[in-house]
Amino acid sequence: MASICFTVTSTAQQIAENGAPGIRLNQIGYYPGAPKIAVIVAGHGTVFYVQTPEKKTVFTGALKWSVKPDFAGNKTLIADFSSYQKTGKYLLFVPGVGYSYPFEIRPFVLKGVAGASIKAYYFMRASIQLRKKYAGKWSRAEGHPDTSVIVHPSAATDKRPAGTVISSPRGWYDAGDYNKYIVNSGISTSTLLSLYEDFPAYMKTVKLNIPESGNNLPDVLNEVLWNLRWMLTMQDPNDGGVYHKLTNAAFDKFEMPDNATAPRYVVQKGTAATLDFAAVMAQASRIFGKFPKELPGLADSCIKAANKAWNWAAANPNVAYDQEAMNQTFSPKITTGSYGDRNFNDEFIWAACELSATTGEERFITAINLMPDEKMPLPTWNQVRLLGYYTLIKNIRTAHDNGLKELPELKKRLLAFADSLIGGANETAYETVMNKSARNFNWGSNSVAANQGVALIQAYQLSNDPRYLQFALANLDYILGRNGTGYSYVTGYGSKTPMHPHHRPSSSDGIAEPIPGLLVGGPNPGMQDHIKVPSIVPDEAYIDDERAYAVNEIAINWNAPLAYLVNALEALQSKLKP
Ligand SMILES: [Ca+2]
Ligand SMILES: [Ca+2]
Repeated sequence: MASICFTVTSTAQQIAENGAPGIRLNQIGYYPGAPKIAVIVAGHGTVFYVQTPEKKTVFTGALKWSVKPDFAGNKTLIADFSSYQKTGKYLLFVPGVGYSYPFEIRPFVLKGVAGASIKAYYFMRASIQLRKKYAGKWSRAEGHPDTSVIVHPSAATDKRPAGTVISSPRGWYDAGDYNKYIVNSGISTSTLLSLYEDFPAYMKTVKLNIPESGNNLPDVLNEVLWNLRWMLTMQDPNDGGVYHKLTNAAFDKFEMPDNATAPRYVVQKGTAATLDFAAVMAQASRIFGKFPKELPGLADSCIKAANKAWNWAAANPNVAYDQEAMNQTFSPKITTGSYGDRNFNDEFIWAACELSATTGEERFITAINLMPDEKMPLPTWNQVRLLGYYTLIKNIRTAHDNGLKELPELKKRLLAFADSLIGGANETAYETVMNKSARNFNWGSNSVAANQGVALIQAYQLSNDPRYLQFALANLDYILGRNGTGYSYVTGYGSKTPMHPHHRPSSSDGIAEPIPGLLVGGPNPGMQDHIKVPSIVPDEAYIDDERAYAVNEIAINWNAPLAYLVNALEALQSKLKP
């Protein structure tokens, strides 16, 4: 797949004609056998038409009022054309409201955005030139070789005193900035590994046009390796502890990565980074162990690194990364993203689950409190417990072999959690799980929508209940335009997409279109960046402004659940019911 091919089809003129702001739908399209919903927020109308681009009507339907109002207090009108299943290009027409953006109905309709959501990581690579052959018009010079990285005084040990120079190349830039953070890399890398682990046959068909394409590895694993090999360098070989991040002292200005040449440091080791590293390395060992010819020795290196990290964390179970406290003692002061976390119970759970699933050894799980309470918190960079549960549940063979007594309860809780997500979703103004609660609209809200979708896919895999798939797809529709702003929040995919993400290369490269396949943070009324959003209604609190990092930044931990969700749905599309 040439992921640099846009599906953007609207010229300015077409947008004037098509793309009535009151019609909100998935701006890319629908699978023939799947649910097809559009939402009309203009507040009037009784009938809608599905039409060809030549304005020939192929389907007529009645609009129905949403059961509940949106967050602004207004009911919406729902257009359900699920029963229309014929492949083609279409518009939705609502008299008095107008024509929608164009969309398609066909199998594999989301393959382009699915590939692009992973290809986005190639564009985030440090330490490599992006050649035109792979990057198209977004080709650029190599940034941040990271072969001479300074051990910061906060990370000094006898064997690696402050000022020691280490080599720590590769990896993905984290977000809008050029730093590399283990905590956020951990959840992102694991989510992409899980995508392969859960859908290996489908993921072998996903071609990304990256430099490694054509070797015997699936491209998603080729891309993961770019970051995994960096992560391995972040472990101190002397004691097994893992540095929290590789960073400048302060954020770079908005410039291309090859112009950003400030000194780079590895900083203090911490329990969260070390356990996240252990979890990812254990999972990577399980997956790359299936490719011994292509990657001789890698699986062994990964599980050794994971064990060593686990041992460090067991001996140092409560070392927080407290940047403010660190800056009172050491210089230079470090002011980049802190990713600080004070509760490591969930990191212990995740690492224990991955280590147990890979090694078959129960001791990791007996060393921890696997279910400290009834909660099933949605994964975020500082709360990773559910990632461990997902792994235990799907690696049932290992768990059964060990007679893991908690497994039936974990399965029950996952399905109960999925039921709690979908309960009442049909009554919301957009008929999605995401629109059930204003609390979903925090910093990085689009990753909440994506991670809800991932949880529902996990529940589907466990139960084969198609309702979970249906609502996973509805949340993807949310991300692609069926929402309170009418944006498709993935750069380059849809008719109305973000043009000004908070992302240094997209801002500095002189190319009008942002780098494609990136999921922006999305609606968040918090305005932590002090950029005024046009509305503080939770699902409308968004602005396409480069300065607005609280709604319009991009990040590897947001793209990963999008990549999982959209690729999983491509793999499972034939299981969807209208
Ligand atoms: Ca935590
Ligand atoms: Ca640009």
